[in-house]
Amino acid sequence: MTLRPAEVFRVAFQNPVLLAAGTCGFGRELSGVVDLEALGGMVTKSITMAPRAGNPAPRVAEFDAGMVNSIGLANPGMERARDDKLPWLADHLRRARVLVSVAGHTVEEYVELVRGMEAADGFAAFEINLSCPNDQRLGGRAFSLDRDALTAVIGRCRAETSRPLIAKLAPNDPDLVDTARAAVDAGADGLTLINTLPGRLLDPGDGHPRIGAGQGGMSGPALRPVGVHAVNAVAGAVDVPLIGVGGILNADHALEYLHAGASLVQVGTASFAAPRAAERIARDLARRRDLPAPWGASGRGGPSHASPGSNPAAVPSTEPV
Ligand code: RRO
Repeated sequence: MTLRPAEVFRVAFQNPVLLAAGTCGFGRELSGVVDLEALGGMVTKSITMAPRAGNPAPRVAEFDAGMVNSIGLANPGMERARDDKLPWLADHLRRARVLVSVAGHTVEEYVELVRGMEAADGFAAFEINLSCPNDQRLGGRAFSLDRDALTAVIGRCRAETSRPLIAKLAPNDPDLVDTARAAVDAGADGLTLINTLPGRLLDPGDGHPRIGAGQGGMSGPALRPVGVHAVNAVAGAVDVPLIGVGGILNADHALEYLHAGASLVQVGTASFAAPRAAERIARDLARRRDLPAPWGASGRGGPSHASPGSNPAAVPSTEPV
């Protein structure tokens, strides 16, 4: 079975399943294990201006309904990501779309990141990570929880790129629908809902945190109802495509997000236990009938044969997933 490609924020995707930021490095790390070309796409690890070693170990801990991470934005920095990592993606991916995730500590850093990456090949869109729970922004809380900072980042980045800007928002936002509207008004072409939820795991014996940094971001099955709820709430309030992420283990879970109003989904934590989970979900979705728009035959927007963002190859409608 095949899916016909669909255009989402002006980019043609062969199927709705992407690997989430932070779960697939810069793609090369998974080559030989995961067939990235079978996916709708992938999102890179969030890039910061300077290289970052990340937070103290242990950086991840499991619990019965998921896991908590505090990686602390470990990444090679903008220049190495652009010069050493992106060329591999440009050379190796034709059908899967790449979103580059960027994370600044100041408005100006986001602008520099987008400006610095813009001329590079090998990616179709930016995911603006405004919601990392593990890295104290200079002077305050996560960008997506600060309306002025959020709109400044998106508005300033908008002026630096012709690529789509996808804003990744936080789940612990009492005004998520208003935040989503503000992001779109500032120029976001789409929204990723949601990042991990702040959480803490303690050793029941000595009470010590099980994460080196003390607290982290919770992901996995427990996050799915939160994510589906966020997508459902925001879908009625904005007129841009949504990417649903949080707790997707199988095609049924992906369908929950699609029915709630997401156009694409991202698979994250599931890949740690089963690296090919996203491939399996894409394959299983292609066998389902009556997928919601834009993947269903009669869906809103319908299938598109538009050429993708900066990835040169058009998506052939006969491509197996
Ligand atoms: O690197 C991390 O610790 C991290 C990031 Br940037 C993020 O956006 N979400 C998360 O759970 N961890």
